[in-house]
Amino acid sequence: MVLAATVLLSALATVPAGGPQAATSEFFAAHRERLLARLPAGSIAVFHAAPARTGAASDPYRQDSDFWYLTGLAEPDAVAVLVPGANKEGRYVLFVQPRDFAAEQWTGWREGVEGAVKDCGAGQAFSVAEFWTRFAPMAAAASSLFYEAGGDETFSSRLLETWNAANANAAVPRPAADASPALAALRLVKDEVEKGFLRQACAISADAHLAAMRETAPGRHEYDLKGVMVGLCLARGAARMAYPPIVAAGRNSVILHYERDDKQLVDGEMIVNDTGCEFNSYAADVTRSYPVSGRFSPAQKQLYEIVLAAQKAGLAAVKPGAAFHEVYDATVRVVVDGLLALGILAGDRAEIIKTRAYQRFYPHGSSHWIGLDVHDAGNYGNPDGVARLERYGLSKTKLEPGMALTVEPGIYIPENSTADAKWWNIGVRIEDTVLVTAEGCECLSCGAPREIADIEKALEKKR
Ligand SMILES: [Mn+2]
Repeated sequence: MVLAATVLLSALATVPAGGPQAATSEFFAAHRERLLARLPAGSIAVFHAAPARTGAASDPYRQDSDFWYLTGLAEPDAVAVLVPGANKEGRYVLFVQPRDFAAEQWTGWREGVEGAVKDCGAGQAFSVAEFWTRFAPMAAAASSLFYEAGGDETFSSRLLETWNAANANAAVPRPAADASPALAALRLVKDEVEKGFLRQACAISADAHLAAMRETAPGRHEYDLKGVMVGLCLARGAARMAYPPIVAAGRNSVILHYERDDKQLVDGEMIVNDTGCEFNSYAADVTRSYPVSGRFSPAQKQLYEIVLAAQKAGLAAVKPGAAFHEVYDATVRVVVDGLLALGILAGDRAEIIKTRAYQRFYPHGSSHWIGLDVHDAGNYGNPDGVARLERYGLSKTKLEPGMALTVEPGIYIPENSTADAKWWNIGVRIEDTVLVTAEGCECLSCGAPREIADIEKALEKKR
């Protein structure tokens, strides 16, 4: 696999040269300053790292995305404290695991107290063992608390207990609130460095899709495609995949989150391949769909052309000022018109759209925010009570330059559905990761073949 990836490296060169390679201390400092500027005077903000993985977890440690966004520290058992009113030393205080080779030998090198100041930009740093004694007076001096526990319930209860203990003597209410909405708002609009990381993640993922197409042939397996993609992504500097790859052939192609990978590829089947990697913690989300045989059958081509036209309509709808749901609406109109023309849907167009009868074949949304998380933090602007399925389709959030989202319509015709049998077991999803720009949208992953002629050309390479 390493050899294959090396050979591909020389053949593929879509990663923009000179893009950012690593996150710097300034990158995280800029995020902290943005948050500090939003925090009310007199407040204190506390962030806990994601807990260490225990047991037989196979994936390496990944920091909580909000904690990472603010600190760049990839270690568990750490607490970051931001105090907008404090002097330079007190504005950003880190509590970390101290250097201890006997422990580090088992779980990895630590920044330690010295590294927290020198490399991570903290004004002061202490051992995490000192957190509670040092936090109590800081809490007593603050008038409001914003916090995130990084998934550590024990920490959040003790934090609130400590905070509330100081209330007994307070003359005015001392509110405590979840800091994640503030972080979500910051993370929604990407800065230039983040855009560079997203571009890299998408360029690597696009090349991985091309590599998978070249690997496709009857007799191979879903895992062969997955393997070549994961190998290429890691060889190109991705730390991990952004989500478990979905490589689904034949009847599996209609399963949205198919998790296995052991089916053999059979002539005549469609493949839905939804795979993307993470570069410097920023995610790519990319899907391509193509025939095992190397040539689209007439039925596969007809469905593919609808989804491609729907995706193009969705991409065209991505522009500043447009509401998030307008992207989805644009894809829905094209899908409904296409399915009506093929006789897969029947009835009144307006009624089908109103009742969402098309969801039998296009059951998911067209878009979600993407960034540090593949389904990224970010407000969808929904009123309370909107069901999860409708969260994206009804989202009123207005697009702004710097926001990143996916555009991913799909059509899936399961066997025994109401459609004619010639459509059965064909799944098609086309997904790209895009940035909203001042003019409209920049497709970051469209380097992966998407037009039928380009896909068939890529598939031909193996034969
Ligand atoms: Mn997606």
